[in-house]
Amino acid sequence: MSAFTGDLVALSRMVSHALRHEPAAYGVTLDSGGWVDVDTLLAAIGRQKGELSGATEQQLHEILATSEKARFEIHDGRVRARYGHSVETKITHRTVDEPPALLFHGTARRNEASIREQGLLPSGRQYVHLSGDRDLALRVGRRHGEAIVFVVDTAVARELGIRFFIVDDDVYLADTVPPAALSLESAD
Ligand code: HQG
Repeated sequence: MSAFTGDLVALSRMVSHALRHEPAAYGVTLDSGGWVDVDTLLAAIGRQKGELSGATEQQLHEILATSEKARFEIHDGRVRARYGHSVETKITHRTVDEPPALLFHGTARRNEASIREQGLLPSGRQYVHLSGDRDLALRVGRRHGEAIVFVVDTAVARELGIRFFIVDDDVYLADTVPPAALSLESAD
């Protein structure tokens, strides 16, 4: 049994931050697939924040078992973020040839005019994040303020050359989504 008694939410946040955004700030390097050795990452986090030292792969499994979202995946002693990256090296994801007819993107009402004009842009991340689950998209939008939900017509987008990538049914990715493939649904 591991003796780790630290806060799993705090650990999860640091793991996501390191794997998605700033591995160098922790002194770790991601490979081209976004993977890093679990022990190397956890030791680096423990050096940054003493309360989180002593964590092992077991704590990462606990985080996955108790979180609503699977933010990272573990394989053969390595871990990577499943989505959300902003690191410079672009992470490749599984292409999906036939995405659901409709995908959803929740955002703040203040972004509406700009999105209608420019379409969905990845902003600070590598990809635009979409969901097959409309209510989940609404919750994502609420993180930014009063929420609205854009509906993506994936057939229209594909005709315009947009490719979709799948993480799971909750999270789909695209480089951009043009305005012609978007319509606004009113939030409830
Ligand atoms: C907006 C979380 C103006 C976009 C979530 C969003 C997700 C534009 C913001 C994942 C725009 C970027 C990603 C345009 C896009 N004009 N605003 N043309 N195009 N935007 O946080 O999708 O909990 O980078 O609408 O659940 O909110 O961290 O992206 O409001 O899955 O695991 O630019 O992160 O997952 O915001 O969230 P974000 P997101 P975790």
